[in-house]
Amino acid sequence: MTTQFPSLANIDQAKTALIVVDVQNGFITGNLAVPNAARIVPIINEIAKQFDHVILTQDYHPSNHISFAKHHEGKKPFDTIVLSYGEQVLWPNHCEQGTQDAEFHADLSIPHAELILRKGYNAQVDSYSAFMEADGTMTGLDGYLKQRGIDTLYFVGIATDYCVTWSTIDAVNLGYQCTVLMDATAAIDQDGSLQDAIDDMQALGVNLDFEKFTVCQL
Ligand code: VGL
Ligand code: ZN
Repeated sequence: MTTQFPSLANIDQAKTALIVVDVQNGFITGNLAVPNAARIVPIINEIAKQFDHVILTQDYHPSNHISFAKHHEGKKPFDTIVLSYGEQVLWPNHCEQGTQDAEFHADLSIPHAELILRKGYNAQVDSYSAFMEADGTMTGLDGYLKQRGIDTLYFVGIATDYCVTWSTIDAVNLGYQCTVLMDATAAIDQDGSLQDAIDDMQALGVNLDFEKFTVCQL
């Protein structure tokens, strides 16, 4: 049976897509596990049933990726460095191409998802955003959505304060109407990063929906 979420009942399906950000092992049980991320997987499965168009993003790094702390002498995860494109947070190795850590979580079930957008595959540049690498290179997602007449986006996934926020900020700047379903996201929340992200999104006109989603699990 489909759980109905009344707030999602009247969306214009033809013009709307759900973007499911980085629901991968690495961010749930793996190398960069985010607190409470496992609880959002069944919620996302139910939410996705209410959208005709669903797109999945996948953080997908080569093993020599510049965001991995171990490649920087004397640095540890969560330190920051300055690169040609700006400040870069350093991370534990995560979501390496071809590993279990990079795979979608086994409980994620969205058979009708129509596009999987990989990002972060350039060894020299990080890409939190689904739309744009950190140096401004476009990923092609904007072209895909605009060619298909989609102008309204809902976001769920991980991490609220990194890939979700960066994606929504680019999306708003590219002209999309954006809503984050906050209860279907999970945050890293280091040093106030979640509150900063919320402030940034609200300042730009991203709609933050804080309703609680309850799903029956059989
Ligand atoms: C992410 C840190 C590094 C994310 C990706 O999905 O939010 N965070 N790479
Ligand atoms: Zn990453």
